[in-house]
Amino acid sequence: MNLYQVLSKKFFQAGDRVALRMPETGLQLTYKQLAERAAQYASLLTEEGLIPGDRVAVQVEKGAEALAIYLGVLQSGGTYLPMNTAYTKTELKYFVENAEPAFVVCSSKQTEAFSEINQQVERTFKLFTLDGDSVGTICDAANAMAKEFATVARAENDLAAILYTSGTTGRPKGAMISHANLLNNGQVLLEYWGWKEGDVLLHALPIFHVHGLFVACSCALLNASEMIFYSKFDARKVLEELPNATVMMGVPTFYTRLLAEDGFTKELADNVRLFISGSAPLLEETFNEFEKRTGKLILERYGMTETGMNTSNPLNGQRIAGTVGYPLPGTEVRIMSSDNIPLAEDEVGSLQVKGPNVFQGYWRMPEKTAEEFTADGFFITGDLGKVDSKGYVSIVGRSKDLIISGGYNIYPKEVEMVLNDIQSIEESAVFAFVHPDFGEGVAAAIVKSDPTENISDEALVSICKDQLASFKVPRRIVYLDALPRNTMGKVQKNVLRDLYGQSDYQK
Ligand code: MLC
Ligand code: AMP
Repeated sequence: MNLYQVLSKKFFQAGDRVALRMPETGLQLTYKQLAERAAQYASLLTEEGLIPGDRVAVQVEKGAEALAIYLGVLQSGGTYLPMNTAYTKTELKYFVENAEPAFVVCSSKQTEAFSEINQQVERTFKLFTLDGDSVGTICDAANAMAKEFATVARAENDLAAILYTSGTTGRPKGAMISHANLLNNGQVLLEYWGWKEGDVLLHALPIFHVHGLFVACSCALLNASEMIFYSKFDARKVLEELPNATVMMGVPTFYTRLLAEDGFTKELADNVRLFISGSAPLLEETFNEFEKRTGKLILERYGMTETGMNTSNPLNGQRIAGTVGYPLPGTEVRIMSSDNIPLAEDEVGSLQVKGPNVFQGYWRMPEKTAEEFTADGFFITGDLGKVDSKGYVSIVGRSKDLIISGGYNIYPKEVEMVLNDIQSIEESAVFAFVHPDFGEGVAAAIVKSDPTENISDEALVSICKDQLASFKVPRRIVYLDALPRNTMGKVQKNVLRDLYGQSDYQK
């Protein structure tokens, strides 16, 4: 049971149908070509010594080769470990030490960083560069390989991928995702969202997270649909191709940015049968404004790295703004009290899920895994939710200390650890502020070690940028004499958010 077995059958049937079209480069690939390229990468990795289950860590720019490498890893029986291109050397080193990949594929600008990491880790890896002018890239090496490869058999619980997600302790955890998890969730979404022949997906999401890779690509690939593949989201460029698409997926920022374009008209959106939003809450005003502009109702769904997609508004029934719809077929959703007792309709509590979409646990962290499952096998998402009388689920908050900025997750603890290491900082607290473009932005409250010392925001930002992906770096900084605390001594982030996190806050 290898997910790629199912995919390759679809690719074979699709043959010369377009798989990927990249308007930015003019490049186009048919399904036959995509399957051949995947086979070349599978052959190469196998020839280089890949043993099924080996992790292949990949930090590359989005493109046809990146997608083919993902598919090649699946086909060869490897475990795919995608990494955000924004991650710094410090972050990458942690992932490599933790996951112990046998192979790393990176873009040429990261070759030096990974070479250095390779000298520091106990278990070294084979390093390949994806791009670059010099010979010796993984693309060159793959060119010499056979275009056919017999897909390696895997058991359903074997790992297709490990995706790192941070946590309240500040240390990222590798979510282990099986072939069966991906196949089940992909097939459920295909059915639920009514994918049909002729559908064309506008794909402008990154492919190193669940949304771009396991929701968007999985649906399109399982349906052998054309993808209009952008390297990143640019509202103006997207508008040029929107009339050629029938489905678009995005985080809420994509939709607010489209609405900010005067040129975004009803006519441009007419051909799109389905606009889907997820990864962060879609504001009701965005939903309403979108309907006013295009006549279309954005379909909001809810998921996470550990579970894939859990709930979705319906394709044909009523899509209700501010809700994330019904549990998907096969997935159970329940709302529990703090004593783990089921709550009644409309009562807010801990949202828990169970089903074939739920991951296999955290990589080499059995005790963390155990902490996040209930005795009867439900995964505790850390989201606070409720279910109404019609069965619609709403996400009303988070019990986990998490900031979601433009669809990217930031755990405050990870940023606080970097800030607290700075000598001139006594302590810090990181919290969300209302960001007009990203929904939430990262704010930091700082208590200086020496109150008379002058610290510049620029200096703090620069230190953070050395160690943290740039989207995690605080964009609003306030200096306080002391952090607000409750009687138990716990920092009151709600107080910080109320005082310094509002959209009208002036420094
Ligand atoms: C970019 N920047 C961000 C940011 N994206 N800062 C905060 N939050 C973000 N989301 C910063 C960069 O670090 C950089 O800072 C500056 O903005 C310009 O970078 P850019 O790459 O040019 O930005 P832009 O192209 O405008 O990107 C914004 C975006 C992108 C919204 C298009 O972030 C995006 O594609 N987000 C989607 C994320 C996603 O796929 N999430 C799904 C996770 S899966 P500086 O200082 O260096 O200039 C998941 C499960 C589920 O959540 O349910 O789907
Ligand atoms: P990640 O860990 O990156 O996969 O992010 C998952 C988290 O994103 C979830 O636990 C939710 O908090 C949030 N999320 C995803 N989709 C939605 C949505 N439609 N509405 C609100 N929050 C969402």
